[in-house]
Amino acid sequence: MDSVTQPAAAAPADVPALDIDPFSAAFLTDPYPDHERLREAGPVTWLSRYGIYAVARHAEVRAVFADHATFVSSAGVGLANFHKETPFRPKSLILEADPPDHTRARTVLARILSPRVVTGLRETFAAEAEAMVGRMVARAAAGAVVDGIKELAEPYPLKVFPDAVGLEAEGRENLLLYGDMIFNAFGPRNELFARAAAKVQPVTAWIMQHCARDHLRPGGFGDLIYRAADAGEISVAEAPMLVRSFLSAGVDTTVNGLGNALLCLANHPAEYAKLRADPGLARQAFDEATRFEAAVQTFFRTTSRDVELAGARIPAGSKILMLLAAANRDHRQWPDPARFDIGRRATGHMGFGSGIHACVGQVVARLEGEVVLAALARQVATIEPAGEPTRRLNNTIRAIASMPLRLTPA
Ligand code: OVP
Repeated sequence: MDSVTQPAAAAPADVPALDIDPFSAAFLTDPYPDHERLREAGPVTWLSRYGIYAVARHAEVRAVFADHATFVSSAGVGLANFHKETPFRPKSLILEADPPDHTRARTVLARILSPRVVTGLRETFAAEAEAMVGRMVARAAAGAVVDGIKELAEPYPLKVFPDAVGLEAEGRENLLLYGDMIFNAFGPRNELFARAAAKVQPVTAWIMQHCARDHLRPGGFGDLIYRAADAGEISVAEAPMLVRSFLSAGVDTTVNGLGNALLCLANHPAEYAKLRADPGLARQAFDEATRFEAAVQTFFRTTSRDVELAGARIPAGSKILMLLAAANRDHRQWPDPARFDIGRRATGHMGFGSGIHACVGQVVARLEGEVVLAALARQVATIEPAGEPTRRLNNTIRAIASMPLRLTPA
C-alpha cells in the first residue's frame, strides 16, 4: 500500500491536528500561508492526511536535527519509512545513514569538499560566472528579454559542478531529470512523483554508468572518492554510491538556490541596489536568499524511540516532517522574517540543515552563489521581472522552470 492511500494512524491527543497537504499543488505553489498555520498551531503538529508529525518552528527543527540518535535518517529522509517500504533506489550512504556508517562516508566527502580544496576552484568558478553573466547581459543589451533560469541558474551549476566532479560534458541534462526524480521521491507517491519517475530507467542507467571510475577525470571529486577506496577508507563497492551522492545533491539544489536568489533580487530592487553598490555583499545576499526561499524545503526524520518533543509524546517509528523553509521565517528567530534583507545576518537558517547531516557541499554551493551574484553586481545595473516566473512543482525543491527578466547593463 503506498503512502497516500495508507490509512493514517489515529491522531495523538496532545498534538494539534491539521488537514494541510504539504505536497499539494496549492501548497507547493505558495507554501507561506500554510507555513504560518503550521508554525502557529503549535511546536509539533499532526498532519492527518499522511499520519505524520510536523515541526515548522526554528527551535524544534534545530532540536530534531541536533538529536540524530533519536531522529534517525537510516529509515529514509522522505515520507517513506524504509523499515516498512522498499526504498525508491538503493539508500544513499551519507544522506540515508546514521553513525557510525554515516561518519565514514561523511569524513571522505567532507575532506573532498573542504574549504581548502574548494578555494582552489574559486578562480575557475568566478571566471565562468563572469563569462556566463556576460553572455546574458550581451543579449539584454541587444534588447532581448532574458531567461534567468535557462541562461544562468541552470547552465551555471551544470557547467562548473560536473566539471569539478570530473564528468564528461555529454548528457548532463540527465542530472536535472535525476534531481527532479529523487527530490520528488522524498514526498508521497503523488502525480508529481509519477510524472518524474516515468523516465527513471534510462536516467538512472546514465547516472550509475557515470559513477564508474573510467568515466571520471583523474583528480576530480569523483576520482578522489575512488582514491579514498584505494586507501581503504571506504570499500570499492561504496565508491560509485558516493559519486552518486555528488550527482544527486549537487545540481538541482544549486540550480534552484541560484534561481531563487535571482527571483529575490528581481523582486526587491532596493536590495539589488545595495548589492550593486557593494559586490562584497554577494555571499551574504546568497545566504539571505537561502533563508528566504530555501531550495530544499523539507526533510523527514524517523523516531528510533518514544520521545517527548516540546511537550508532545511521539512514539517510536514515527515520521516527522521538518519544514526547513517555515523555520527560516519563524518570527521567534528572526525580526521581520518575511522581509528579504541582504544586510541581515542570516546564519543559523535551516536552508543547509544543521547538525551532523548539515550540507557537506555548502562550501561549493556558497561559492557558486557568491561568484554569480558578484558577477551580476558588477555587470548589471538593474534587474526587473519581465513577466511571471513559471514554477516547476516538486515535492521537496522550490523550483523555477523559467524566469523572464529585463536587465540594464552596467
Ligand atoms: C540535499 C541529498 C539529496 C539527494 C540525494 C543525496 C543527498 C544523496 O546522498 O544521494 S542532500
